[in-house]
Order: sequence, then structure tokens, then C-alpha cells
Amino acid sequence: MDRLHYFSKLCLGTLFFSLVFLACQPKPSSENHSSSFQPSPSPQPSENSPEGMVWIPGGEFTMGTNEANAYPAEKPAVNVAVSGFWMDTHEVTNAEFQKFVEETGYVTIAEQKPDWEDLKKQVPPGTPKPDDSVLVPGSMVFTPPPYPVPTQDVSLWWSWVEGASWKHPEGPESNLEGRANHPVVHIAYEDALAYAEWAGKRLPTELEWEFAARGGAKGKRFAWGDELTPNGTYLANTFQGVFPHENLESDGFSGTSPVKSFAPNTYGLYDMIGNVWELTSDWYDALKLARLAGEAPKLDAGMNPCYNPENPYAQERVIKGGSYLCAENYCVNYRPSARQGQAFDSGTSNVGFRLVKDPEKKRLSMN
Ligand SMILES: [Ca+2]
Ligand SMILES: [Ca+2]
Repeated sequence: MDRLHYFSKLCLGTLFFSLVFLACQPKPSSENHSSSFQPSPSPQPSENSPEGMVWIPGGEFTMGTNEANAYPAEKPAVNVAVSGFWMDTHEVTNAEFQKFVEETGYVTIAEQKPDWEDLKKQVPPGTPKPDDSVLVPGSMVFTPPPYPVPTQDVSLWWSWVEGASWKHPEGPESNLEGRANHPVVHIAYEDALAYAEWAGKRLPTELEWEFAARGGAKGKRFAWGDELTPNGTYLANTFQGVFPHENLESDGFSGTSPVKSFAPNTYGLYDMIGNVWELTSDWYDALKLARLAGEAPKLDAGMNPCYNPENPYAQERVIKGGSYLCAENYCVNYRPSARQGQAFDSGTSNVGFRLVKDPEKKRLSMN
């Protein structure tokens, strides 16, 4: 669910919703985020560790899974490799994002009035302009129903909330009091890029993110092993109970949690699994693993790098790691192989990001 989804629904009614969604997004520029094959791990550079970052050595690893009950887009498991890089130990927090906004005056997508001139380029010609009263700044907020609902219809627990933004995660009446160290949310891809430029870092590729999340373990279902809660210990902020109405908070948190509330992985990375989904720089391609394994045609230059059979024309970036909303009875996305598409122009209350940085030598050679 994203804002174009929402406006389409308002403008045209549900009858036309699917058609609008299918035709609404611009074709992205072609990008290649595939890794250069480099089988050996890279030793930590002699340069000083950037503050708040750890060295991820890279190397060859098995991406994806052959698990029978995993989603098709996570299959098959395939050997790939990434070069070493620095990575933030935790998700970007509200305090960090606030510093960026104070220094730059940046205004996020969710805080801006949607521009019909922009939106109409993404819907079929002749689509009527929605009423100005609905073209207002806002974002998608998880709004749990008080009773069990069918889990096929995400609109039963996602609501467009006017005035919701990173500063007001649940809407205008909410604020960040007591949440300085929680991950920032309601961040669209463009917002994350702006922050990254300010911070002198970049978003990780999907391969880099999955390599880092696995912490060097091979073929494990979860980032820490094969059990979700070994010896009854919660190792990530996910959703316990029956999604979406019954949040038991057995892990101690109903929504986002302060970063570093759970044990880090072997690389010293916190909350790679759970808390908030994390944006990567890759376009979402449901056949990515199959293409890497040679089981689906490779994408040629000039072809649309996005492919989502559920939304064939959607333009989405890959998000990884699942969130505080991932439940055993619903999405089960708290695994390193899990991957999902997120509309490039939308944030939600359960998506954030962390950044990476190349070692000095690579940065110099890139300039
Ligand atoms: Ca939780
Ligand atoms: Ca996370």
C-alpha cells in the first residue's frame, strides 16, 4: 500500500483501481547493482573505522533459499559475492534524521502536498483530478483493527493518515517524545538518498544487505540460526500473536523499538532482522534469484529492471529484514532471504534504512 495506491482509489473507485495501479508508474532508468564476483573476503582497511560503522568483509555467500515454504521471489539459493564495505551498526534514528533536517532544511515526501501535475503523469490519460481536499501531505500508518480480519486485504490495517510523517509517526497528534533512538520511519527512497548524500554514505545493494544480515552463517533460516526464539529468547522485534489485531508484545515492543534493543549479529549489526524494514538501492525484481541462477532470462540493457507479477507495472525498490509487523501467521519476513518491493515514492510506518560506505581505496578509484 502506498500513496499512489491511495489516490488512485480515491479518484477512480475500486473498479478502476487495478488498472491505475498497473499503469501508474514511470519507467525507471536502467541500473546495474549486480556484484562483481570477488570470492575472497576483503580484510578490514587500515583507515579508521567511520563512526557508528563496522567492517563487513564481503566474499562469496549463498543468497536466497530453497526452503519449501519460502516465497517464490526468495528462490532459488544461489552463490554470489560482494566486495567489503562499511555498514551502519544500526538503523538511522529519529535523532540522526532530525540533525540532518536541522542542518539542511530538508522536507520529506510525506510532508509535501502531492502535486497533481506529477501524479497525473503516472495514471492513464483522462484520469480525473481528485478533489484538493484529499491531495494533502500524509503517509501510510499501521492501524490495527480491534478484531480478527481476513489477511488478504491490506487496506484493513493500513490507513492513509493526513499529517503523518517522520516527525508525527501516527499522525499530527503524535510526536517523537521518547523515541529519539527509534528508527526513523515514513521515509521514501528519495528521502533516504538525500540523507545519504548529506552523510557521505550510500544505501546498500540488496546483495550487500543480505550478506551482512547473514553474519557469515551459511544456510540458516534466521540470521542467528534455525530457531526463531532459541531457548525462548527473542532476538528481533517482530509481531507475536495473531496479526493484525492481536499484538502480544512478547518481545517487549508493540511498535518500533530503540535501536540496539536486541543482540547484534556476529558482525556487530543490530536489528538487521525486524524493527523496521530497510531500503536498499536495488529495483525490485521478483525473478532476481532465478536470473542469477540462470533459471530465468537475464535482463537486457534497456529492459525494465522492475518485475512484480502482482503489480506488473509497479516501480519498487527492494526492502529487507522484515519489521515489528512480521508475524508467524502472516508474512514471516523476519529472515535474511525475505525480500519485498516498496513503491519508490512512498514511506510507511514500518520502513526505514541504514547506510553503507565504501573503503577509501575504492572511493578514490571511483573518483
Ligand atoms: Ca514486537
Ligand atoms: Ca531492521
